[in-house]
Amino acid sequence: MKKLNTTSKQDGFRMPGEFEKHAGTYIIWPERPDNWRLGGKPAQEVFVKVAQTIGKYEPVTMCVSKEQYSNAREMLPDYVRVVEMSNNDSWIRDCGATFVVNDNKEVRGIDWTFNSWGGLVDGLYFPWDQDDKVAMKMCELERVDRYRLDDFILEGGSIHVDGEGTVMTTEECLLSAGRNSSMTKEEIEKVLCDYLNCEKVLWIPRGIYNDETNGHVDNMCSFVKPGEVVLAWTDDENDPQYERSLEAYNYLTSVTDAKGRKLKIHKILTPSPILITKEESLGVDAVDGTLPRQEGDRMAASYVNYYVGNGFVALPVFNDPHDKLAIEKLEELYPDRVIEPIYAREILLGGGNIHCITQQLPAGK
Ligand code: KQY
Repeated sequence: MKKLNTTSKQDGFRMPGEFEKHAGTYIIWPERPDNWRLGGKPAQEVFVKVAQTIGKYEPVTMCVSKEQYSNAREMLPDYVRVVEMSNNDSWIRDCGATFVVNDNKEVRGIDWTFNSWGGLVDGLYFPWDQDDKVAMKMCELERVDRYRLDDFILEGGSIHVDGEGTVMTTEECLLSAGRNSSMTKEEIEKVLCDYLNCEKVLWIPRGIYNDETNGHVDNMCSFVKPGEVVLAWTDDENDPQYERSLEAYNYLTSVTDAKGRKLKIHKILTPSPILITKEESLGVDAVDGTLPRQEGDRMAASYVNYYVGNGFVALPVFNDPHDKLAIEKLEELYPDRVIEPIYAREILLGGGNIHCITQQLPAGK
């Protein structure tokens, strides 16, 4: 498949909103023992649950290393397509292709450079060479051409679009030292707009407290539809999350989107602080150069890390009293979709949640 030298905007392709129709979902199977406790076994059970749930609504492709292929094939239902794909870890939202579509429903991929959330400055593991090839391989599997950006580092979880010209991100992440530090904010905006085919970038200052991605927007704020967002929120002024959510709220109330609309903001309370237990900490291999998982560390838990697909919303829940409120809020916001709560502590322990482990393929021809 071709590597293109033009931009999506020049060619009339745009990134659709996640809430638009999908042709399917991609996931990568978890296994690395310095990120997933007990060699990834508990996480694998949850990834199976996520694939089973999404697979009821749209085709799911699970990408698996050669070492884990037979195990994954055995654990997953027949209706999940399992393909062998080398990887460094299982965050396909971040290392995978961002797909764009045109008015003829043709699909192309954007293959950003991936550097493990900050490269040698503050990245989360080394090497990341196999992850950086995932986007190209997805494009090959889908037989779509791709835009490869050798000089621009971006993870899919650091952007959300409304499909109508607005992209939302965080300053904490996109202006971080380990990504595109030689570029100005305006230069970064231009790349986002050229490749996602947007006219306006919304810059939320920071993401969720203790998020090891440098504050990905997908854990903090998401488009429900054009003109409407959900925002992770806490009423506890003593929680370090409070200041972050408040500054995001103040920012979002002060801006308009690409179409000139004021945003309607729906607050979703975060779960009470969720801490790593001793048992969980001991289950992770301590390897130099990867983030330690210490007993008592607070994880970056948020309900905003949900995934929207054809007729459903896959929502991470944590056995927390706030779960019920989040479910009710999403039922209200997505009346035509089934809310599918999935107990997702094991994904959280790996550093992300359901949105981070999924990547949507938009509906094409
Ligand atoms: O997008 C994400 N939240 C992924 C986090 C990766 C964590 C790797 N340990």
